[in-house]
Amino acid sequence: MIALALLLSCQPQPQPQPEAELQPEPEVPPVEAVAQPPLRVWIDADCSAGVPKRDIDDAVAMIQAFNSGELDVVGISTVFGNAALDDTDRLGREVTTRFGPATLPVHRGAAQAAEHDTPAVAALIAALEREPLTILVLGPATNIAGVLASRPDLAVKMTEVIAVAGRRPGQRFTTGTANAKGHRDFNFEQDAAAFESLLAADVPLTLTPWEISSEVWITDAEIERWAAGPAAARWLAQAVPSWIDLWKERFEVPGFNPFDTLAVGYLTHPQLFTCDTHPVGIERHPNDVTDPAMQGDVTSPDKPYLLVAARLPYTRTATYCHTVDPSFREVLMQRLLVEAADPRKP
Ligand SMILES: [Ca+2]
Repeated sequence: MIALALLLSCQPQPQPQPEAELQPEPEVPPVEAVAQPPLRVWIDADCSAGVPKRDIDDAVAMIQAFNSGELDVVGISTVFGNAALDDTDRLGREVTTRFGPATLPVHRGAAQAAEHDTPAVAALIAALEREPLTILVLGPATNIAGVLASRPDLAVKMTEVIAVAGRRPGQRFTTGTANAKGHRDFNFEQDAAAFESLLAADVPLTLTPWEISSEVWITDAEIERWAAGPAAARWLAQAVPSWIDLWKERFEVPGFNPFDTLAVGYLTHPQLFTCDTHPVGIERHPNDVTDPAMQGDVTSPDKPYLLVAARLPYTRTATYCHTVDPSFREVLMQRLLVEAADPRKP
C-alpha cells in the first residue's frame, strides 16, 4: 500500500484540456457471460427401470444428465444392484440408445461384488488415461474399485467421485410413518469393500445420501406431467407404475424419492445443495435389520456402515450433502420435460 501511494504521488498530474479537444467516450461493448465448458462425466449405474417393483431412479438420473447442458456424458458403465446385471446392462443400454447422445458407449460391468475383470473397468481405465473425469456412482462402487485395484495411479485422474451412499452415525433410513423398519444403505452395502478402496485411494468423494434424497418426492402429479411430456418422460411414465405402487403400499406415502437424481443435480445446480465436509469412515456396528425384505441380511449380528460426521476420528474426509432447496424438484422436472437436445433422438 505504501509503495502504491509513492507511485501515485510520482505520476504527472493530468493537465486540463481545452473543451474542443475532448473526444466522445468510446462505447464499451457489453460483457457477455462466458459459458463454462460442460463438465465431462462418466456415469456408472444399475438401471432397473421397468423391472417390476425395482428402482426407476437410475433411468431418471441418466435422462436428467443427458438433458443437462452443464454435463458432457462421455461414457456409461453398468453394474449389478437394483437388479441382476443382465437387466441393468440391458436397460442401461436401452435408456442410452433411446435418449442419450448418439455415439455414447455403454460398457458391461460387475455382476457381483469384487468382480473387477470386466469391459467396464477396461473402458473406464482407457477413458481416465485420456483425460480426468468426474464420476457419478449411482450403484455399488464395484466398477470404480476395479479401476483402483489394477490402476491405483489413475486415482489422480478422478476429479471427483459422487456416490449415492453414506449416513450420519446412528441414522436410520425411514420413510413415512409406516416404515419404522427403514431401508438399508443399499449401494454401499452391496459392496462395502469397494467403498473401502475409494476411501483408501483418497479420491475427492462427495456423497448425496439417503438423507438428502428423502427430501424430494415424485408423486402422481409429476408422473402425469411425464406422461404428457416428450419421449423420454413418456418412457419413464410407462416404466414407473409398479415402483410408485410399491411405495404407496409398503410405506403408505404418495410417491417415491428419486435417489440418484440428487447426484446429477449436485453437479448441475450446486447452488441448491447444502453440503459439509467431514471425516468419513467405515465402521461395523450392530445390524439394524428388522425386516429382511427391506433391509437384507438378517444372519449377521453386525454390518458395515459408511459414516460421516464432524466428531469421527478420521483424517479422510468426504463432502456430505444433506439439504436441497425445495425448488430442486421443479428443476429436475424441467430437465425431464425438455425436448431432447440431440435432433437424432425422438
Ligand atoms: Ca442406482
